[in-house]
Order: sequence, then C-alpha cells, then structure tokens
Amino acid sequence: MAKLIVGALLLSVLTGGVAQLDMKGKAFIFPQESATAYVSLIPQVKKSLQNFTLCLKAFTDLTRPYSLFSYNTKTRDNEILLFVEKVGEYMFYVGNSGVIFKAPLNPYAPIHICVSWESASGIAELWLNGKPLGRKGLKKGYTVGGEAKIIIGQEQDSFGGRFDIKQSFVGDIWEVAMWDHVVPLKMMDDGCRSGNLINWQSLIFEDNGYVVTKPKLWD
Ligand SMILES: [Ca+2]
Repeated sequence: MAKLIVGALLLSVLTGGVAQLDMKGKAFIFPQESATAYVSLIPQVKKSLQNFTLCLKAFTDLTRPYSLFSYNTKTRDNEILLFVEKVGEYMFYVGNSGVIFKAPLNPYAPIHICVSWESASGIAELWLNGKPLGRKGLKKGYTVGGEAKIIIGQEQDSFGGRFDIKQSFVGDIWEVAMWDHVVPLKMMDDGCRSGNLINWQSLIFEDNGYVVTKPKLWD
C-alpha cells in the first residue's frame, strides 16, 4: 500500500501532475512575466466557507496591478481574491465584492500579508507585516463556495483560466496558508504555515508553465 502511494506520488512528480510536498523553507518563483505560469493549490478539505483566514508572503518589484491569490468557483469570479491595484493598495474580494486597504509605501520589501473574513459580521481584517491596516465590511451573511480553483501566479477571470498577462505575478511567493475559521491575526507572527485548508508543510499543488521551486530568500 505504502509502495503504491510512493509510486503514485513519484509518477505524479515526473509527469508534472498533482504533488504533495513539505514546502518548509522553500518558495515558488515566477521568474518571467507570462499568462501561462501558475500554481494551482488544492485544499486539504473541500468545503463552503462562512469564515476564513488567508496568509502568505511575497516579494515582487512590479508596479503594475497583480494578483496574489485567486479563488474562483464555477459560478463566481473573484469568489476570494487578493489583488494589488498599485504599490500600497491591497484589494480584497469576497463573492466578487471588493474593499481596499491602504498601506504605507515600502515598495521593494517582501510582504507578509494576512486577511480574515467573517460572514456573520462581514468584517474583513487585513494585516501587513505584523501591523493591522484596519477592518472593513463586505458580503455580510454570504457563503463562499467550496468547489474552487485556487491559483497563485495568475488572476482568473473564469474557472481556472482566462489569465491576463498584465495581472500576472512576477517574483517569489511562499508560506501560503488558509484556514476555515478566523484566526486572530496578531498571532500570525510565526504560525503562518499550517492552515487546515492549505498547509505549506503538506502542500497539495500542481505547477504549470515556468515556475521554479527554490529555498526561500527571506523569512
Ligand atoms: Ca477575476
């Protein structure tokens, strides 16, 4: 049985299919602007969400708009989307409605971004580099669909596709984690790797196009 699983995993790695790896200490690099390079993240559990927390770290020197995290369902574009409109302006979407969080300008530093959303109040809370950027409300009472395509590196305008090269991500992304509940973001200083939906230390993913995995450059 174990042999079979190892064999299947090896085969999937060799054929570029779905892999499950401990990514601790590693980062995905999107080395070139493209509309073809992306990583599809597969959640540990498929479920609709009335609360969630999402964390990731990234480095880029892009000054144009780009996507950090794109979660689409078959019926809704931008079901969850973390999108940088321009340097220091973070757009957060739930159910295709967006709010904006403005950060102090610090363009060429790595970012550690965490956001939580609670359906009962509609409150979205966003922290950047360990500091809160405030709270805003959107989609109160809404339920996020569970049958999703979750993509980093590109912004989806359909279910798993319709990428725009001018919204692609170029740079490094690491320590992506997602939970099906609100985690106090004050506690995210170090504990950002083991979400129960997306767990960086047991990441289930499929990379496509020119994506390279290397040891991370930044903490
Ligand atoms: Ca979109």
